[in-house]
Amino acid sequence: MAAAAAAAASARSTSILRRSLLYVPASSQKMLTKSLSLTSDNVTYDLEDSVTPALKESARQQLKQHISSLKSRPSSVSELAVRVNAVSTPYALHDLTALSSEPGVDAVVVPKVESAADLTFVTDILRHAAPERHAHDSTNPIKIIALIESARAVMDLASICRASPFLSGLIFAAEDFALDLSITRTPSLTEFLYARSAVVTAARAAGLPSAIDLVCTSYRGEEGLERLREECAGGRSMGFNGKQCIHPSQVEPVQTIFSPGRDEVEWAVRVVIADEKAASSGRGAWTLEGKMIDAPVVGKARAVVDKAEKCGFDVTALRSKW
Ligand code: 1VU
Repeated sequence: MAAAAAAAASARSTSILRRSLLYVPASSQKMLTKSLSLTSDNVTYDLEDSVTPALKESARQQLKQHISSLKSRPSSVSELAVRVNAVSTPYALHDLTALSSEPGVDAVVVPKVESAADLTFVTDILRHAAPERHAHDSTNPIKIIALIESARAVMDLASICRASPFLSGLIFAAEDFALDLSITRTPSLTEFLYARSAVVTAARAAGLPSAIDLVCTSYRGEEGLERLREECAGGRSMGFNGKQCIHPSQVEPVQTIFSPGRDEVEWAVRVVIADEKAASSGRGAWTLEGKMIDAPVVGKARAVVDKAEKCGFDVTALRSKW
């Protein structure tokens, strides 16, 4: 039983930083090569919507060759993923069997997940195509990240989250969701409020490390950057911990906004230090700069410190300031 929990625990590990998830069309050799020089927490090679049906086979072969030629993951990338085609298509089985046998693949992004059965299918293929990585005692399974893009999926979130021990995150995809509901995307994104909140809440309730927000389709110029920043701030305030990107220029602003800011980290370090002193004098609630601090606030401060360390902040140096 403890061994069975190992693979699940490693898939649901909280240590994965996925502030940006950059899609790279697998049909473009130029972009595949370019991806190796980019700094994005997650790089997702796409076999789905950015690849036309006529190029599905050749893109899969090209991607397999690209990944197998890598000696190691680029140091600026924490996770290499492949977005396969939807389980309902004739391509999914071939995508999954061809790519999951590549040791360089850390995760598969599964689009248009409609129900728990879709993830059961993917889980069974992963176990079949890469048995060692999905044995009960494996600590390095290929993780699954599920794209939620329909009304049915939103209604079935709880069972989708329980469907696979390898599930490691959810992504909300606005364009297909808008199509499904016959709604039009607006800059305010209010039409997606319910679905986005449902995705974040379901991911947290299931203990998944990531909930990743919609794509900002504007990527050129100051206007595109402004829209991107607004969307990131909105997504972060809803609880998302990352955002899908379609262009290299989006990655740096996305990673910055989904990292704790310096003021926030300084506040968190002060709270953690003050809490250590308060605890030694037996106080559970106390005041810092005119505000009450108690267990949930300390918990939040510890989470900020933890994330800041993962994002490269020198927390030890900050601690020594106080
Ligand atoms: O400087 P270079 O000429 O060497 O490179 C160009 C370009 O090749 C490269 N680049 C990329 N490299 C890797 N991954 C990318 N996603 C990517 N995008 C561009 O960067 C240099 C500058 O590019 P550019 O400004 O000239 O842009 P392009 O006109 O070449 O390309 C723009 C698009 C939007 C077509 C391109 O960025 C792209 O194909 N993005 C990914 C689209 C995609 O994957 N869509 C599906 C996922 S989104 C979704 O499904 C919603 C859930």
